[in-house]
Amino acid sequence: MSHSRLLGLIVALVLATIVMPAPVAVGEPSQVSLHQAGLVVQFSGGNFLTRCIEFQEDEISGTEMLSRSDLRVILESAEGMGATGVGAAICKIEGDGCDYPDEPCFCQCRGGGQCFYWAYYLWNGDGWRGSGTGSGNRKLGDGDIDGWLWGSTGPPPIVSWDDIHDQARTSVGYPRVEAAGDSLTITAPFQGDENGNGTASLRVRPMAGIWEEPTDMARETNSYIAQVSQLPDGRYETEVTYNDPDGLNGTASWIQEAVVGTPMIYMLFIPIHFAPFDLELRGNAR
Ligand SMILES: [Ca+2]
Repeated sequence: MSHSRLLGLIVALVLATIVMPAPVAVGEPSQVSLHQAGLVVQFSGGNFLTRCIEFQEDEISGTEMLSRSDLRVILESAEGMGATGVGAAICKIEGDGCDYPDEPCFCQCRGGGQCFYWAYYLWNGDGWRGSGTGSGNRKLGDGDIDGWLWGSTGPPPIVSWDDIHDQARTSVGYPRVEAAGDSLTITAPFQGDENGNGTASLRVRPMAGIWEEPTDMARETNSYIAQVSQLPDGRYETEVTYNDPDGLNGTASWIQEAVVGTPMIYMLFIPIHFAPFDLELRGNAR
């Protein structure tokens, strides 16, 4: 064998060694198995949504499950409450609740009268029951479902586990409206719909006015998005409507309020209030 052929053979053997796949241990799982638990959240006004939360641990707490969802949650830690064994208190989920720490976590439960807070429910297989323990002490395993409800008219709606973790269905989200200049940007999160046949539409109207014709929202990975521009200053309502032939988990239509520019009430108020001050400043400058 010539030197060059020998060298070629060695190179080929080295390459074969490099690209040879590593031996796989028999019985070793190809990936870490995930557990799934369900979440049902009902907001003021009765709209609700569900989430399917995946986790690698055998169990997670109710607080952890809420924190791992795509919902915006404000909670007060056990340290802040001076309590032990209770875990965290849920102050706010999306638009409902209290802006702790700027206000108390249970800001709508003071001074008697009606008390509004995020009530915590557990699904026992047949129905909801109020939780006797804090969400920090709750242990959720595969297939368990938790419920959160704002206000006093419980329990949360009943949604089957089969529906919650059915990846063909769309689990609606809590739409968010952001105003900038003369535009409103509406983002409508969703979960599921892996077969991609879901849609969402948007319509807008001036407060208490007439709805514009609905328009389709653009689909992104985990949300639908739309922007409405050239809106005169004022207050508006937006309505997102989810649709999926396989079914929806949660409420189809979500109406929210938004302000473009300076709302009328401030436009009337500010000039009256500040005009004398403004004139006095100019007078001093002369
Ligand atoms: Ca679908």
